[in-house]
Amino acid sequence: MAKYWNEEIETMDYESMKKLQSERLVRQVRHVYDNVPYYKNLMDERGVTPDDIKGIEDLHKLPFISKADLRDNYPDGLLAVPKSECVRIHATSGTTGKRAIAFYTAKDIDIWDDCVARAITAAGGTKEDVVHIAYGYGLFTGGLGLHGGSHKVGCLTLPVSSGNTERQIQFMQDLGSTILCCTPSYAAYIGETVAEMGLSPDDLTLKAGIFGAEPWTEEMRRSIEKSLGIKAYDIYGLTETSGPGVAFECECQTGMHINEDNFIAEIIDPDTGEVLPEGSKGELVFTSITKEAFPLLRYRTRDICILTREKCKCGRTLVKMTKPMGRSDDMLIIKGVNVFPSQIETVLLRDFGATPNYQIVVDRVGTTDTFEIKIELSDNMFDDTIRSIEALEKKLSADIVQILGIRAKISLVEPKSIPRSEGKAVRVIDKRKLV
Ligand code: DLL
Repeated sequence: MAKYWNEEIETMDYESMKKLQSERLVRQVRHVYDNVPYYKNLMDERGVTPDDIKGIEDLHKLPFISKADLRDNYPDGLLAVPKSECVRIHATSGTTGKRAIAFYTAKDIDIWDDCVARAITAAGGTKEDVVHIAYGYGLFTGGLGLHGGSHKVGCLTLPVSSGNTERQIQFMQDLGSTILCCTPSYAAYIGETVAEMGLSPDDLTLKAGIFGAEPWTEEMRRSIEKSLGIKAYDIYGLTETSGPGVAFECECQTGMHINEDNFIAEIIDPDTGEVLPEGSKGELVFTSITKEAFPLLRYRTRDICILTREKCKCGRTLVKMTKPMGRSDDMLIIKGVNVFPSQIETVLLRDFGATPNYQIVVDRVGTTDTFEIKIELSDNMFDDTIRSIEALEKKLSADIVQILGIRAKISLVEPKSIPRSEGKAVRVIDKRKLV
């Protein structure tokens, strides 16, 4: 059984990797400067030209790019090739407003598939495997991302998508699924459902799972492994840099190897932007050096983690990132959907005419996230009829679904019942203990 999908790259010595990254970076900076006016302006403003970038040692000279730049350039302002060269788009989850849209050429898809193929191979996948994909298909990158990698390895690919859990389990049994790909919370739910159906892991043929797209703990890993009788591997990525497969776990389960031939990783201080030395905890920044359609230079992911080059027992030399330990912005991932408190404020402002005192409470019951928004009524509203309060609750509930794509429990509470804080208002209470 092949241990690596691309042994040459995955076990390359660091000096050769730096050389490869440098060549690709120089080419990429030129591509971006020549084809994306927004980048050209940013670089001109900083007084940097493509000639100043001779290798990865010059990376720090380039400006950062953030989600705000993507939003300002919605939908295709950062596109670096003619649209006719693109074959697909994906978009970030969560907002129905200005989502960040990622474009792909056929070559971009091929490289993305290759990154995911490395992840599947690292999880023990070969062409003999039956890969059961229960990530959502659609604009979200999970379904089609794992799908492409599975095809590339030559596995029998089951594009089941998420939902209808009992039918999923039936399929797993009928078709002999060996590798399950979905979010960790859905994997845990499948595990519970297996038990509820009176089945045991021995009734399934699963051997591995490839889970990501949201934070999950070591305890959750052990519990999923037990409930499904598998080894569970983490996978990381974001829409802006292609999707899943930017980094993947090997059998050592001690962090995720970053596909450095395609993405240069840096860790910065989120407050100052200063690049931090290896081993420091900070915000992860990626530069995509092989993307044609939607290349991002120094993209701030907002994910907080640590990078390490310690030798990995699996033989891979690719730098490893720890599981994300939090975010440097206030984004929450609830039921797999990216949620910003500011989106909730937008709804409240619209429906109330002013922002009332409110609190977002997120918890996890069993394996399912719960999501409640408590909103304080003002004295005069509190005197309104029950019917008008119910109507308001209904309207808020519908508006939240419309803007976030997920349902929240709306609780309209008595005036002055949400505790006041002496400093910043505590708007979010996340009880899930994900890190
Ligand atoms: O979640 C891509 C993906 C799909 C990754 C399937 C893995 C598997 P977005 O919806 O753009 O893309 O969300 C990206 O999700 O910045 C992290 O905060 C979080 N995230 C992704 N993978 C992990 C992980 C996909 N393994 C955002 N652990 C990222 C913790 C993760 N957080």
